[in-house]
Amino acid sequence: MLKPEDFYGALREVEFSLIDDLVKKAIAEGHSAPQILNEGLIAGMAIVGKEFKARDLWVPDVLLAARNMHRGIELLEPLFSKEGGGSKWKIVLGTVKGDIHDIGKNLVSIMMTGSGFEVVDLGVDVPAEKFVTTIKDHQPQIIGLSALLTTTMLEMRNVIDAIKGSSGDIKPYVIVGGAPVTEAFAREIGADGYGADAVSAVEVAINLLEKK
Ligand code: B1M
Repeated sequence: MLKPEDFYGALREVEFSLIDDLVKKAIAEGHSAPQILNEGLIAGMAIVGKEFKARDLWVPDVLLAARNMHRGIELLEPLFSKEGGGSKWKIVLGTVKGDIHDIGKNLVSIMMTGSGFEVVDLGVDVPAEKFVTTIKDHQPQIIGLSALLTTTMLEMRNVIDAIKGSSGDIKPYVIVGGAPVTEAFAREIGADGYGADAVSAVEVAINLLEKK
């Protein structure tokens, strides 16, 4: 059984050595990558989130935790990626305008890559117009939008409207996700799918494409 408090401690460290040791030890003990991610890193980050909300931690502490989280995910990434095989589908991913949270989006990217998608990652704070021009340039079958703030989740509707209203022939499916986003909200803004986590995002994307 992994202890979220151990991962919380490692996320708070200035040095990488603790997170490195903890993740490598969990792998060596035979824990699966999804288990280390969910029961370790994400559970540890949830404690950081609670303390941040309670004002026991401040933005620099959370930035440090985010840096360490990226490091932990980097160590797990090879365990999620499948070898070989050309990409069958293409997804354009981005965190919407006004929002710079990218840990969840990066997880979606890793899971999509591991499931045979070519990922075009536009990064964070991506304006609606950028999604529209990227659809023309890359012709993806799926657009994936991430938002972590109750304010920026509203921007997802603008992106969907911009894509639907654009003149291009290609109209990819749009899937959305991020902590404040719900299935009901996704439906309300006209998204084609909602992923509660990175694994469900892949399942939702594949279901949409295979029903075509
Ligand atoms: Co921010 N932050 N933050 N923050 N931050 C939250 C989100 C918050 C809930 C903290 C809190 O108050 N408890 C709160 C939002 C409150 C709200 O809107 N209701 C908050 C706030 C307020 C802010 C600032 C405004 C703080 C400030 O400046 N005063 C500011 C905003 C900056 C901005 O974006 N404009 C801010 C800044 C930051 C940091 C930069 C310091 C840092 C981000 C660093 C980074 O991402 N590189 C940060 C962090 C780390 C957090 C918390 C602590 C952790 C987020 C995280 O990475 N979780 C967060 C608290 C929390 O969530 N408990 C918080 C782990 C990650 C794996 O989960 O991203 O949810 P998540 O992804 C999940 C699912 O949501 C899903 O899959 C993942 C799991 O598999 N998913 C998708 C995500 N995207 C998906 C897309 C999909 C499908 C699924 O399809 C395409």
